[in-house]
Amino acid sequence: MADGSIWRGVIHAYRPFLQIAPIDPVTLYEGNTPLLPAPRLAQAIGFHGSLYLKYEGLNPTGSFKDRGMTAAITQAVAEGAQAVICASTGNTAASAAAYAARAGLQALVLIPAGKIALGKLAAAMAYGATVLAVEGNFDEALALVRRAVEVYPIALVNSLNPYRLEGQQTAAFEICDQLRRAPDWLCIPVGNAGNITAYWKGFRAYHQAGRIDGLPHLLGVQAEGAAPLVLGHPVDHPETIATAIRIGRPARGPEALQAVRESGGRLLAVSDAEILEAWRMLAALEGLFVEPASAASIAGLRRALAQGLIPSSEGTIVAVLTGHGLKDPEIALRTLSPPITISAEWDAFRRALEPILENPLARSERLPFPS
Ligand code: AN7
Repeated sequence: MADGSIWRGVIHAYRPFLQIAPIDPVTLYEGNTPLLPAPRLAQAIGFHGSLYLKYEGLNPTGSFKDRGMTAAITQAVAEGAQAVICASTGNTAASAAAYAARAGLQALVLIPAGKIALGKLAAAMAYGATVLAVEGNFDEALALVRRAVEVYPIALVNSLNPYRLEGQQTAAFEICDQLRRAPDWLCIPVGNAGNITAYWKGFRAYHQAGRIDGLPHLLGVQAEGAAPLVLGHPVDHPETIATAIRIGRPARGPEALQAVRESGGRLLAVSDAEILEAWRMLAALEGLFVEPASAASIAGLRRALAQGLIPSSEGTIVAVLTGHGLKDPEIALRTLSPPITISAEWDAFRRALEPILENPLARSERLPFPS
């Protein structure tokens, strides 16, 4: 940190704001993620104020979940738990597995079979969790988990667990500390709706403590095929390329709706095509490789600007990039053109190279975004 003190995770940094057992935290020194200005992206989507990206993919297991998991696992240890359980579209599973490993607890994770990104599955397995692949979606897996914790002595670490939200609030604290104010709008992807609920709790707590003068408007973004909060009813068969937010019955739905309403914000749904375009723009214009769900916040912002829901002429906007691109390498391989293969000979190399160097159009074609 700038003042020379050492960063030791979000509980250490924000303990007075967090309702959590006063024991040594189980931590991987999560948090303290960059808030990056994104002027090229702002220009491309027609925003003339200040756009910042909160790059949560740089947390220890590659997603924002680590903020909540340090709190949930710390509390589980304080309460004497031996095992933890969650249902997950992938990131919660990886995070729970890592923090459980660090605490010496057993981790059980239920995932929708065949519907989680490769990097998340690989990580949960590597951290030593027991992974059960459920032949169903996230919502069905969560229903099984909720039933299990009523019968067996296992601690639930989904965002139904209030300590998860305690920890996840710290992202809102950091944004305010980094900006030295609250943003005008916060754009955030919504799946099970824990994160948007936690951000709102965090902004309100900081406001009450006199750390910020105003509160942001929240823009919650869902995928069109998995947009229960936008539609106003559960979705039985959620579908989206952004598997992290492929959720039809968000457990924190009512709180999320209330947060958006209280903030004077909006909920929007975006198509998979819009998500993929935003995903490419983040990488190609700003050097930020994120997983598709994270790009939903930018796709939603772009739409909100185009529809005049958010003023495009001025203001400070923060978009949350929730997970790292390496979580889902398959999406890049499936949607982008593969590398050109050449033989290891000078002539073959030259034949491939010259048209690329001579034809600037060929280069700009790699950026099919309106400027
Ligand atoms: C990258 O891991 O639900 O609205 O089980 O992984 O708090 O659910 C993940 C959610 C956004 C949505 N971006 O957050 C899980 C899980 C990424 C995510 C969300 C998730 P919530």
